[in-house]
Amino acid sequence: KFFRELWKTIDGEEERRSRVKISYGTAGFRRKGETLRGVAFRCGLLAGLRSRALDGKATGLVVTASHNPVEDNGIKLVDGDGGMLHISWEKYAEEVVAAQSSQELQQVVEKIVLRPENTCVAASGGVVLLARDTRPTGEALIAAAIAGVKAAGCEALGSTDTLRTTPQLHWQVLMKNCGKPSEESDYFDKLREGCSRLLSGQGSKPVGHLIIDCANGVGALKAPSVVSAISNAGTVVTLKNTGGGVVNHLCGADYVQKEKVLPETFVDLPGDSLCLSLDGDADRVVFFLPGAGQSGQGAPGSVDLLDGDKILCLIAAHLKSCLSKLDGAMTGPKPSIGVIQTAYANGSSTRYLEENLGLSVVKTKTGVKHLHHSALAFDVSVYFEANGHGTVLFSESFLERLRKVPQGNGGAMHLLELSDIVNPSVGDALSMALLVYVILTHKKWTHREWCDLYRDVPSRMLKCVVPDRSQIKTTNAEQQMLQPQELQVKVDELVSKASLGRAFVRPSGTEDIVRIYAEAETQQGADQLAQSIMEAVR
Ligand code: 16G
Ligand code: ZN
Repeated sequence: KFFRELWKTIDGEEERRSRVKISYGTAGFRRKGETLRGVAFRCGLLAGLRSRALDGKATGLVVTASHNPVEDNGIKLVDGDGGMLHISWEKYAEEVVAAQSSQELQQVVEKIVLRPENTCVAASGGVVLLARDTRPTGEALIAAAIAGVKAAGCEALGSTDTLRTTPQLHWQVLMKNCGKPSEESDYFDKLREGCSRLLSGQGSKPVGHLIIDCANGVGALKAPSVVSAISNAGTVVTLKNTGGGVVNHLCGADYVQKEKVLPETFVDLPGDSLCLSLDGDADRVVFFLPGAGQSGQGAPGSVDLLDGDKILCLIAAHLKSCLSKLDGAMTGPKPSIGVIQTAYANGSSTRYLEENLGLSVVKTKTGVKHLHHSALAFDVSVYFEANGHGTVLFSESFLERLRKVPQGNGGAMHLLELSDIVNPSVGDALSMALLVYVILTHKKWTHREWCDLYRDVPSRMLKCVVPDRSQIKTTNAEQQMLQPQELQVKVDELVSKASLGRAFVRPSGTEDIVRIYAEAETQQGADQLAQSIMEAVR
């Protein structure tokens, strides 16, 4: 009966029909915010069921469309381990969302509850943490999601006013389920105090000015509580795009990474500035230096980009040197270090990791859930997508071994301290901003030295609309197509003709398009290669 009553109010005819076609995608449901209330209600319901299936462990739900435009919104579901919803539950999410009547919805729910692996769903209890970003449609969607959580007989922690970055909510779910302090203030304290400990007694500071583009998103509200650790170390921190403009419009990590230009309002910057951009929900970060741009042509507003690849290389270099200090001090097998990238990682970054650092790189499919999953296989690992989403993971057994290393070994102590400022559940822009600053400080590197670690191979990304992108099936971390075979043959032929050529075609997991990525020795070569592949795809 409860379902039926909600059903009448939650969405209209057109919206209801369109729910059949919406897929969970790479990172949750996403589309125009005004059409998502029915989806939000059902996601709340599913998050509750998931919590009950996990014997009452908390799960989470974030209302955000991340780096996408302000009119979009989306629902990301957080699993009991603080990570993204388990892949096996994505199809349940789609079935619940697609249900066309309250009766059908009940049938779908019953089907989930009765599956043998979900036997404890019927148990009472269950709790869901909810939060949203700053988008105008967020309040109504949270209200619908809370109704869904309650319909599942679970407790909803959070209200229409609960604003969090996506990684904050992931972290809160994880901490709550570990029985550790999990309030927002605990998150701030942990990051800020951890960073201050790592910076104390270091003397020099890597940059005079750190300028943060908050993308007019939720990060603007949260950044001040953690970056004080950096300003206390002597760097002047300035927050820009703090909400006066439109979220992600001419600003934010996605804009800067794709357009390679300064975000709006970045004018008259002090000469020694290191800049960074968050995205709308602060799970991505890219750094940049105002300047000539890699082309050296110095177009006004161009930047030298320090993207996810360069952040990854900096962190991997630091972790490797920390681990080498442990040699002999730690009993048992040599700790394994994992470095995880996707096909979009610039070829120069992969060469730097493999050839300069001697690390082996694992490539996975696009999407954080895939990178995170691969990273879990190592004692210590770092993963990043070029677009700025990534984090560092320390396995519990490795942390335990570090704690047993004799006190005098600075390497072990330092690694333990680093583990305090990383978000172990998901990529976290604020945590990574602190980590980069700490590493530059410890390495005594300037931002220029970091930028000059390697030079990106020129690349080009294009999108192409096709009648049915599901016709394209990929393998080998999306670097090759299994189908259509003849298209892969053509791509191989085009790549072989381009000097330092590398290219791949994959269907987007977030938009109804196909993406084409190409690298070559020159920008013109990369552009040409991408263009010829696009013609072949069409
Ligand atoms: C989502 C993913 C991001 C990925 C992007 C790819 C998460 C939290 N976000 O934004 O990691 O890079 O999708 O989009 O997983 P695409 O499939 O359209 O290229
Ligand atoms: Zn995001």
